[in-house]
Amino acid sequence: MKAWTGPEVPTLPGAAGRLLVHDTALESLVPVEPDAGEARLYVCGITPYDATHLGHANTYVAFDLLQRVLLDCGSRVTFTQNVTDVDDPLLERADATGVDWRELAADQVQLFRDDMTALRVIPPQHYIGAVESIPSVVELIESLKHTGAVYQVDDPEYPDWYFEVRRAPGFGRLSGLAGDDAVEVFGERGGDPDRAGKRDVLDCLVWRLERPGEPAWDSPLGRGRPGWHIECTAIALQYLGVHFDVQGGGSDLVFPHHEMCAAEGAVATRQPFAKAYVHAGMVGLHGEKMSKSKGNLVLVSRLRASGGDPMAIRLALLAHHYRSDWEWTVVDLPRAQERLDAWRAGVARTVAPAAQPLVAAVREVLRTDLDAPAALGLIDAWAAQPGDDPDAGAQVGRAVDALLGVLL
Ligand code: 5CA
Ligand code: ZN
Repeated sequence: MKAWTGPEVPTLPGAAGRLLVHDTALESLVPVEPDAGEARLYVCGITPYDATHLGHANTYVAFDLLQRVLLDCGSRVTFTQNVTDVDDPLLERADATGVDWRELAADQVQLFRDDMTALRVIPPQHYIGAVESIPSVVELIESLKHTGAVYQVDDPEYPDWYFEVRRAPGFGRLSGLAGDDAVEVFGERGGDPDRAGKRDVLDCLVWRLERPGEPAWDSPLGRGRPGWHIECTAIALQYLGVHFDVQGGGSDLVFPHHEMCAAEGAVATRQPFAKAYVHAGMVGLHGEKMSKSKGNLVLVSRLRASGGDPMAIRLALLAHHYRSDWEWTVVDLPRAQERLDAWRAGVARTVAPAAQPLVAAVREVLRTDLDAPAALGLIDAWAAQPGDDPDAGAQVGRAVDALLGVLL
């Protein structure tokens, strides 16, 4: 499907270097070392049943920062993102509101595109819906079936297709979850531990046979629709290939979603699915994770409509380290606006402190697990200091644009 309009990304002098990011599987920092200079990035996209909230925005800005730092290190980046445009929560919301599920998805995806454009998030080269990827999902399930890792549950009415998690040798290593803890989280996040007829309680649905009133597509597996995890596994493998550099998303996707993708991918290709798994923290509101299902949302579109400068919204998000969990409060936006004003005044000066030492220091903190709060502090200090370089303002403006995506 169509992505969104991308911002120009300036190239800065004196680049080259490497990015270290925190890998959830190894619980340590690892270098991103792209094959042949091309970093391959997959970031899980939205389930389009409600508009983009600040939690989503935080996750997509975090991975945009990652992409910008990779570009600045001299890599090319191939970026793929999905849209879960057919799944239970979307169909349930469509039913509850009497809107056609396709229309609901199309409207919400368009809102998301507008929000991403406003926030200056670089679009993916491949923006792929679950519906349009059904042929590759079916092909992947068929190939897993040949390995014996996919089976039909013992249910005479709906013998749906499941992936057997124990076939993946490293299952559980990404999240570190096992036993009852794993079962509990699986049940909370879209899994069906109580479904009868499975080989293992954690086995995940890959193809759901048609139920009355639900959308379904013909396939050799029977008429039905894809399960959630297999969608991302298939899209990532199709557009990025095996053993790509980073799979990303919010930390609520570590288990079961990314664990299942990693397991399915590894069984299908006999290679590790991604080289690193990177996760952004959760944004909360009033003591709880911001979520569409709970309805405790601050929508990016609403903040924009009420006059919020998208660059201030972006700065408000970048003020928190991408891995930390934090709460949105009424002071976040005015504080970010103040900072934005100070930076704008700083770069508009006729003379300012030299840009080069600042850019080097900002690069250094960003290349070490994307420490945006440290970068923001360095720029605050630069903007507050007097200097005598007439070119510095423009140079710093370009660096803030290229590295942080903030247009001053
Ligand atoms: N379509 C699936 C991924 S394949 C999905 O999780 N969609 S979503 O719309 O629920 O979430 C989209 C992205 O936003 C995910 O990466 C998720 O981890 C992230 N996200 C959701 N809520 C929050 C939150 N409160 N804070 C930070 N990130 C969040
Ligand atoms: Zn996903």
